[in-house]
Order: sequence, then structure tokens, then C-alpha cells
Amino acid sequence: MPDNIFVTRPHLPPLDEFKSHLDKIWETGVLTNCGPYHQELERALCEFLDVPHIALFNNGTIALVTALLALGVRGEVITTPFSFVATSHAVFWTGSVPVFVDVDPVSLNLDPAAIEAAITDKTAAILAVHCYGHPADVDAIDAIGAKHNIPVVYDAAHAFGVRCHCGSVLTHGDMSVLSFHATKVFNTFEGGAIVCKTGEMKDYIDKLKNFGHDGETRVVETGINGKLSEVNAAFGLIQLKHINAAIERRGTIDTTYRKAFSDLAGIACLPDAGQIAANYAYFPIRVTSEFPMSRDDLFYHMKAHGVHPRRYFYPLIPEFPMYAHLPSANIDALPNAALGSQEILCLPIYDTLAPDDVDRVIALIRDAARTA
Ligand code: T4K
Repeated sequence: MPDNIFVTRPHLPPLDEFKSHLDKIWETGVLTNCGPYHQELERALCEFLDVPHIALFNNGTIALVTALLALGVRGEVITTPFSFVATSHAVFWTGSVPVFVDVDPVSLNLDPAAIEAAITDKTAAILAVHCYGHPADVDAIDAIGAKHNIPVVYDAAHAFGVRCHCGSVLTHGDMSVLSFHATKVFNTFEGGAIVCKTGEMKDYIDKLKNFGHDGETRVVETGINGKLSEVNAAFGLIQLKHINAAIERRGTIDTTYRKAFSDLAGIACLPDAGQIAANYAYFPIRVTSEFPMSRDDLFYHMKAHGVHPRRYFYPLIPEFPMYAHLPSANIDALPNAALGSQEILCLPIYDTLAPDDVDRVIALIRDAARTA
């Protein structure tokens, strides 16, 4: 049996580069609480991502919760059913309630018309996702937020480094939230960040992520512990040196898959959503009714042959028990998300995925089409 191929593998820079930073951390004994590596990574990321202010976090989920808290969001939050469950969980943890509306049938990102139709006097925010790193319709969503005077937060967990028609996609809305989890394009083992617009807001977020401390003896908010450690931050600095090459390699794999499936009935690649700079975080295909096997049969067939794609995002968030009772969780009212959830398969994509392994994934799908 050949080696297993997983949907992703973390980018790991040369270990020696990391060791020199570990030596320094051992020397200084500064392990956490926003030390020099933390500060340096914030500066480096602002520059690399072309954004004004970044506050690092210990993961994307705590960053999402903190972003909503920092904006004072309390009430109903219009969001997508088609995402990783952390998107809705973050809403829940702030004491708010998610209101699910349908996604666009092609991009699988929130449909602005559906957002607009769902706004009521209870709406406290819009939480949109750049699903797979493909930009949401930021102009339309920002305009809805402005028109109704409600904050817009983008869950940009998949969108590290993505640029759209007007520069970094992370500058849209009131805040954007990144994840630096091991499975992401840029990782710090665990980690995340909030991108915000002003120095005052960054100061406030920095207090919120440090128990609400404002100096040694003053506590001004019921904050949380959201700090990224020095080890994680140092790792991030090394990652950053290699990130362009890693994204480039992902881009080559993306092109190879698109070419390989261009003539295969029943396999449809998601369009790239018009990014100016993509990050190729995921490679979603739709397995449509024209394919001789169902999406799930293809999924299990591939797994039986040592290739492990993922059905991101199946089930839909509103199908999970803690959300299923909500009025907006009626799946019949979310047909585009429901179809996406039944058809999508995310294929392996990561910088160290060997060309032979890419060919193996392609051959497995093409053979399945021929022999089913
Ligand atoms: N918003 C969105 C839209 C998100 O997608 C996420 C996270 C968040 C918010 C929350 O951000 P964080 O709080 O996580 O920073 C994974 C990740 O755990 C999760 O971070 C991610 N989204 C989600 C889409 O995917 P799983 O359950 O699929 O991960 P897992 O452990 O099955 O890993 C997938 C594959 O990756 C494995 O088969 C092998 C490989 N892998 C994984 C890990 C953890 C490795 O090779 N090494 C590793 O250390 O959730």
C-alpha cells in the first residue's frame, strides 16, 4: 500500500532555523506575555499582509470571539451556514445568536441579497467568511453594514495573504480574523490574529486578550487569555521567510488539478473568485450528479486507496444539534449551502505534496470515473 496522502500537511521550515530562536528564548527566559518575538511578528505581518494593525492570538477561535466582543456585538449575527463550526461557535460564546442565510451558488460565500433580506432591528453584526480563501463579496457586504450601521467582521481564517481588486482582502469590514492553525497556509502550530483599523482599537484588543489588564494593578475589562507564546511567534517569523515559495508551489498544484479535471464530466472545480493574489489554501471540487459515483462514494473510495480528501463543509453548521433548533437553521431555506455541502470534496494541496502524489490523486478520480 503506498503512503497515505492527507488533505494537508503543515509547512515546516528547516529545523535549524528554528533552533537558533529557541536558543535565544532559553537565554532570555521570556516565554510569553507579548515579548520581543510577538512584537516582531506583529510588525512583520503588518508589512507582509499590507494591513495597518494586527493583534496576535493563540488561535483563530479566541480571536473571533474577541473581535465580536471588541465591537460590542450582542444580539443576532447574520452568518454563513457553510463554514467550519468555529465561525458560529464564536458568535455563541459572545452571548449572541447566529442567523444563518444562504450562500451564493457558485462561490459558496454569503449571498449579499440574502444578508440584506435578513436584517432586522435585532441584527447586531454580519460575520462573513472568505471560504477557501476566495474573497466574499466585500464591496456589497461592507455597503450593507454601512447602510444599516452594523459592524462587519470577516472570518479570514482561510485568507492569509489574499488580495482582491482593492488590495489586501483583510482591510475590509471593521475587522478580519486569521487562523494560523497547523492546517493553514501560514501556521504557528496554533495561532491567529485580528486585523483592525486603528491603533486605539488594537490597544483595546490587546487589553481584552490579556485578561483586561491595563498595567500591573488595573483591570478594565473582563478579558480573556488570548496571547500567542514566544515559541509560536518565533516559528511564525521563520515561516514568513518561506511563505511565498510555499504559496507558489500550491499554485502549481492548483493549475495541475484544474487542467486534469477540465474534461472530466461530473467534476467541477470552484472558480478562483477573481483574486489578484490567491493563496490556494484549499482545492475544492464539486462532484455533481453527472459523475458515476456519489460524492460520498468517491470520498470513501479514495480513502480506501490511501488518499484522504475532506468534505469541508459537511454537515452544514445549522445541522449540528446546538444550532438545529434555530428558526434560521431550516435547511430547506438554505438550498445553495445544502447542495455545496453534498457535493464538495477538498483535495490534497500543500507545498510539499510531490508531483507524483498529485498525479496519484488525479488518476484515482479519473479511474473511478471510468470504472464505476
Ligand atoms: N474559521 C474558519 C473558517 C476555520 O476554517 C477555522 C479553522 C476557524 C475559524 C478556527 O480557527 P482555529 O481556532 O482552528 O485557529 C481543521 C482545523 O483544526 C481547523 O483549524 C480548520 N479551521 C478546519 C477547516 O480544519 P480538522 O478537524 O479537519 O483537522 P484535522 O486534525 O483532521 O487535520 C486535517 C489534516 O491535516 C489531517 O488529516 C492531517 C493534517 N494535519 C493536521 C494537524 C492538526 C497534520 O499533518 N498535522 C497536524 O498537526 O480541522
